[in-house]
Amino acid sequence: MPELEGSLDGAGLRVCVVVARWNEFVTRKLLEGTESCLGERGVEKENVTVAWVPGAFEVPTAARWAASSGNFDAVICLGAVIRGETAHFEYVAGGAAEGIGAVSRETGVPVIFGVLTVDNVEQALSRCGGKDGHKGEEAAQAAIEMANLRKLLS
Ligand code: INI
Repeated sequence: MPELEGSLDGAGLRVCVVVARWNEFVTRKLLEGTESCLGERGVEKENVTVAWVPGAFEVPTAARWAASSGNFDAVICLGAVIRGETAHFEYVAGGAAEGIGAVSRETGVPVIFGVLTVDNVEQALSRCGGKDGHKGEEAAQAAIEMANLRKLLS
């Protein structure tokens, strides 16, 4: 039986990174990890577009603009929703997650969920270069793999 897997070679891929300004001290770290991983995997700097939005709730809207433009092979969504800081955590985090998934399914473009949904600042920082890895790097790898798998499957 044939088995397919997208490669992690980013050469020639065009990527849009949508990043939320809310909790910028976290999201900037996510962005740095994403950008360095894309570069290490061969995505050319001129093929990476970064779009800042106010908060995680706005991420799906900008992701949809990018995904439906035809200009990108993948869209990476970055944000940080921290429960301790908001009474409407569920609405912001849930809205971002559902919205990002919907954009991906409806456009067919890989739209990667790199939004941290955590209880506190410590958990957020441990996931962007601390003891729990780097969600920005993981998002970049997932974007490349899915963009390449899409070429094999469609
Ligand atoms: N946006 C975030 O990205 N993270 C948060 O933790 C957050 N909190 O705490 O509320 C947050 N709120 C803003 C929201 O994303 C929208 O920008 C705002 O509601 C305007 O639509």
